[in-house]
Amino acid sequence: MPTLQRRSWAEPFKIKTVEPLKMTTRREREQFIREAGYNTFLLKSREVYIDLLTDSGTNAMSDYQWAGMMVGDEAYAGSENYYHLEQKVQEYYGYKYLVPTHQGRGAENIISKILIKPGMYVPGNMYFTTTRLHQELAGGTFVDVIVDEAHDSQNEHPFKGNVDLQKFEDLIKRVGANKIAYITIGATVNMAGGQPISMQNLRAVHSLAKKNGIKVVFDATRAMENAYFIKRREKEYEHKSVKEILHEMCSYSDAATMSGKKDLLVNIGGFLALNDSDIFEEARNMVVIYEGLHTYGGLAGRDMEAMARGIEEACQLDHLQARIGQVEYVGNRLIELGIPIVRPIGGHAIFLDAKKFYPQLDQLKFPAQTLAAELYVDSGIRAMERGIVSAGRNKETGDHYFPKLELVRLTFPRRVYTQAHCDVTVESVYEVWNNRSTVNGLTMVYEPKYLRFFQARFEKL
Ligand code: PM9
Repeated sequence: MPTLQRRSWAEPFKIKTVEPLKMTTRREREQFIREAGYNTFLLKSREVYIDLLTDSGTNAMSDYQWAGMMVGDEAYAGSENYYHLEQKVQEYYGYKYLVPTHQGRGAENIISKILIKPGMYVPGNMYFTTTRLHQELAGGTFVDVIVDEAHDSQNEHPFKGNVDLQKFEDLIKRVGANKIAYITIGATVNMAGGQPISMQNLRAVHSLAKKNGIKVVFDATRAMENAYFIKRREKEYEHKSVKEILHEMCSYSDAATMSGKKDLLVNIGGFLALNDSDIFEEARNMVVIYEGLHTYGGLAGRDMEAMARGIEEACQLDHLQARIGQVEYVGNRLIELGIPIVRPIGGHAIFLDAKKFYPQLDQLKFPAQTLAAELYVDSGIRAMERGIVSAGRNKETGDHYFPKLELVRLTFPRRVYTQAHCDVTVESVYEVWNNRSTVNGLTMVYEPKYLRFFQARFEKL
């Protein structure tokens, strides 16, 4: 009798509703990507086969969440669903006050406007596109204080999201604590490859910040995924629940911005959560200008209900195990095939190292943008550039930023694709890898002013 080498795990759900996928030919895809200016954001969804553009708002909701949609209380003021959401945020994240927003950047806008005065600095563990832009629009300057290992795609550090405390301290000495609006802490760190921050580091950052009277603003967008990594990689948390870990993580911050479209298994929604009553009063006042009344913040009652229920489901260990396990499955298969990806494998996505795919292209030939377009033409799989195009330009000098990481992100929506979709993806990446020497890169022919990666257009060189 042969013995099994391993016992498999499977998704902790079965599928009740399906959405047909659209198939296209290679010739059609060549035309579609040309018409889209070689920017996968400009493709129509109907032109895409497997959509790995983002895990944002692309999740499959459960029957429990859909049932919640039917009990949406659509009162303009004081919706029942707001109070349910408030209660879940308090219970799981531990913040006292809640301001709902239509999505994450709504919360970023409000906290940036309240806490940043022109000329101030905002350190953070690597930039995120929308977060940094709101900081800059409020007059702040972002300073990267993440550990050096985060900028090296092959470094196997288990917590590449950690803050380099020396860099943070040096900034405090250089500009003075009163010039630092707050420190923003992402968990997991998206642009580094979905890499977690450790609890030990969070605690130390909080203590250094408090010693200097600096606030900590947490980007909790994928904090539950980060909590899962802490449970797996930080010995003393092995036996703690994800909920307990999440609670402790948040206790090392003063406020959190949240895009519910990721961790929380919904298609729209976000919030700002706070502990300080004065800042809450200001945020609650400001939300009525930009989002909507403070008890709906740009969301329908049903959306808030789906998010409240999503909080409960997203924090379950078996969900996180399957979600991150799927990403690991794809990553490990790619590693076996010798394909260069960011190591260790992150929480929400596999990041292909475009510099290693195309050493013949300098960064101004947009290797990652090129790779995303090649992958689309091969199989109809849509990925996202996370390199020089996403990094944008320095607001003072107008020069391109040249990030060390030039990546293509294969992002996995939660509870959406099967293992067979994963296999098709791996095979297509392998095909593109095998054809890597024939590629010449792109030139940018249209560049919008803000967040250029969404709408920039390119032509083939
Ligand atoms: N992240 C993503 O695909 C959405 C599109 S790219 C701008 O990864 C973090 C860590 C995010 C994030 C969005 C936001 C903004 C804040 N922090 O998209 O406004 O990954 O809900 O959230 C995207 P919203």
